Amino acid sequence: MKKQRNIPKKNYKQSGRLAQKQGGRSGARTKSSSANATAAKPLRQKPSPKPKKPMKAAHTDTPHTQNIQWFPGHMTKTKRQIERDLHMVDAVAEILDARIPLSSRNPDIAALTAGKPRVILLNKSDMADKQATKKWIAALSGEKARVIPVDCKSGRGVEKFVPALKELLSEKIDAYHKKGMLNPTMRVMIVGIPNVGKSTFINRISKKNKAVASDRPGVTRGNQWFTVAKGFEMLDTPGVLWPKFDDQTVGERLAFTGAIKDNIMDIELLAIRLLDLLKELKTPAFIERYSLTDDDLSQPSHELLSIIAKHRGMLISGGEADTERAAAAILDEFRAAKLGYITLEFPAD
Ligand SMILES: Nc1nc2c(ncn2[C@@H]2O[C@H](COP(=O)(O)OP(=O)(O)OP(=O)(O)O)[C@@H](O)[C@H]2O)c(=O)[nH]1
Ligand SMILES: [Mg+2]
Repeated sequence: MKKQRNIPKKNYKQSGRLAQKQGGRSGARTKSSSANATAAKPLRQKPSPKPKKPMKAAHTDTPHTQNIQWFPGHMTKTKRQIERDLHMVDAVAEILDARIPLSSRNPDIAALTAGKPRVILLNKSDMADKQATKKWIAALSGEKARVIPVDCKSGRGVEKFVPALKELLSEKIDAYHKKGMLNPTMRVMIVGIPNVGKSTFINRISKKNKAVASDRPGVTRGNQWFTVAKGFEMLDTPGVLWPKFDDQTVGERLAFTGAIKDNIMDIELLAIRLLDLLKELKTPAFIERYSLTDDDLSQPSHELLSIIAKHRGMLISGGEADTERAAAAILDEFRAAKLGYITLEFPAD
């Protein structure tokens, strides 16, 4: 797929000024940008979509949006495989990203697996806001669903999975016992978006590194069975997204957290949108890591990107800021929680 770019790179400054003119919230202008303000050409740019759900920080001062969609052919195939294999399983383990439990829930897969008892794993909880995770546990728990926060990287919380599953499937297991089958095998299908940690979870729970896990989305290809504990088998599946994100905020959040292949997006535009959020949240980790002053934080995000590049010594020939390198660094560091433990969405009260 081709890289999508709505605004040519050289227009970043221009569009930033335009955002202020059109009522963007960032008040401060740099000397150079206000001096050139009259040169700003109108951009044919759609206004940023408003988030539907309440969130801590709204996207604010730039119209630097891009249309993010990623639904390669192997995802259609996986969807069909999930549908085909569903009759074989007793339960579904749906893995969500604790930083974006809403946006990381694939509505197609949720609908497809709706009839099955489910355990929802809020993974990467080590990188999420703890209070927000508590709220999500309460919001997602239900009669046929158990919700467990986990950190598959360290293994924290993973031990709660099998007991939760046993409880969820107790009637079924009892029925087998009554029929004289003392050790029935329960089968569980693991589903989730790309890069959410499905394979890492299987490795953790089976205490073996059998499933290939990596920090790139789209690593697992094809369904694969694993025996993970006595009496439990699990089916690892490739990550699936859905054909169209109606709300671009969802696409952006998936991109921020690493569920979408970076090489199909404009990384600088994405980092600028992330900076819109980070500027509002003002986490100490973000401010300290990039040595940001109040004046820096009051700049439009495309300028803040240049400032961060310079603070980091990321320069290209002529001493100009290497904004592409800085954008990649910001995204990497956000994804590794080096800019704070940040949850991007909250359940409605
Ligand atoms: N910090 C943190 N990282 C995690 C956690 N779980 C998984 N990861 C990391 O997330 C990345 C993706 O993990 P995978 O297990 O390959 O994800 P997947 O869902 O199988 O991905 P696909 O097969 O591409 O759909 C890896 O770099 C893991 O180390 C977690 O709980 N915390
Ligand atoms: Mg995988």
